[in-house]
Amino acid sequence: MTRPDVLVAAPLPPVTMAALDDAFVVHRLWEGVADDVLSRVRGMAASTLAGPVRDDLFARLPALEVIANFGVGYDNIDMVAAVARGLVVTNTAGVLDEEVADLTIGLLLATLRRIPAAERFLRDGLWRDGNFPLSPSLRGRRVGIIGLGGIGKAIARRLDGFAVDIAYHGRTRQGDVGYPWYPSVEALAGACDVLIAIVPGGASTRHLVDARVLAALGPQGVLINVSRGTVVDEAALIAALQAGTILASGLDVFEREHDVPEALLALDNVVLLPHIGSASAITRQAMGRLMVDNLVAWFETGRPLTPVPETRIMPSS
Ligand code: NAP
Ligand code: 8YV
Repeated sequence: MTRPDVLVAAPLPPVTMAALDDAFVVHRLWEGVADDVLSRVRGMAASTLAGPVRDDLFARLPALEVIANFGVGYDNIDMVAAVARGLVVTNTAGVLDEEVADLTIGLLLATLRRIPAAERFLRDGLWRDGNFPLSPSLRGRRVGIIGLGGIGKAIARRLDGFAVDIAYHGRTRQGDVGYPWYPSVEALAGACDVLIAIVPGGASTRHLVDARVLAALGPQGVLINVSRGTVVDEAALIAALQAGTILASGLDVFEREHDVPEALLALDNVVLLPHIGSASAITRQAMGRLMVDNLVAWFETGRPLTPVPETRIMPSS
């Protein structure tokens, strides 16, 4: 059987690139690909590490059948255009939940206990002159999770071990979940003093956390965002942090990656990470394996392993 032509949008881990090369005729978009080659492409490996995948690219790929995303979030793909063209889209659901949840807890504790600032204090030789100032604490806090999905639940499982109260918001109350549900983000913020955002990006969640939510969170409030930068109104967040409307924030994602605003960098009540939620070697390998397996399953059986809900295709069992 001739190997299908697959377009790769951005460099992926070497082991993933090798697996793609084994199974397919691979074309690397960043090296430049001629239009007559693009016209043969049947599969694509997309990634939030590359630019958005929009209709103008689909128009140059008339034989495209399937887009396998390297990541669970797929707001990098124009799903309206993909569905209109009948494309199958897959993501890497399930293989990164624990890793992202680990990082979220690390970011929460780093923000509350001011771990990066404490380390800078020691390295700068300031400990000789006195102790690091006392920090805020996780003790006695109530944590609100915006988006109690695969990753949100993995975060909640960890927080159970920290003996804090947990509540959540999603569009629907989950019957099998014991934590209190709030019908709006603002109501959740009013009932909590830590908010963790872990919803998908895109139009439906744009600026879900805005100035009103931050005001409801209050002056002892802490916002952790590990979802997408678009979920938080970054200008409103900066204003709230500057004014002390909220206490502190830990961010793994930003409205314009990789362009972090100077105003955020200037603040000392923030911990800022370069979108590393899933970025361990082992988890990125697992994501790459699932992405390649989705492409292989599509071409061999017509049943991908983890199609996204909009694709309306039964996953392979
Ligand atoms: P998931 O299992 O699909 O869960 C998403 C949750 O968000 C669901 O509980 C859903 O509940 C809720 N939700 C969806 N749309 C909503 C809306 N408009 N308003 C309120 N709640 C909404 O997804 P996941 O695997 O946990 O991943 C979540 C997101 O995390 C990804 O899409 C990605 O953007 C981000 N992520 C970031 C990193 C990182 O490196 N920082 C890594 C992985 C993932 P309802 O359907 O009831 O609303
Ligand atoms: C990665 C992510 O940064 O899975 C996601 O949605 O945001 C992260 O795991 C990204 O997918 C790499 O392309």
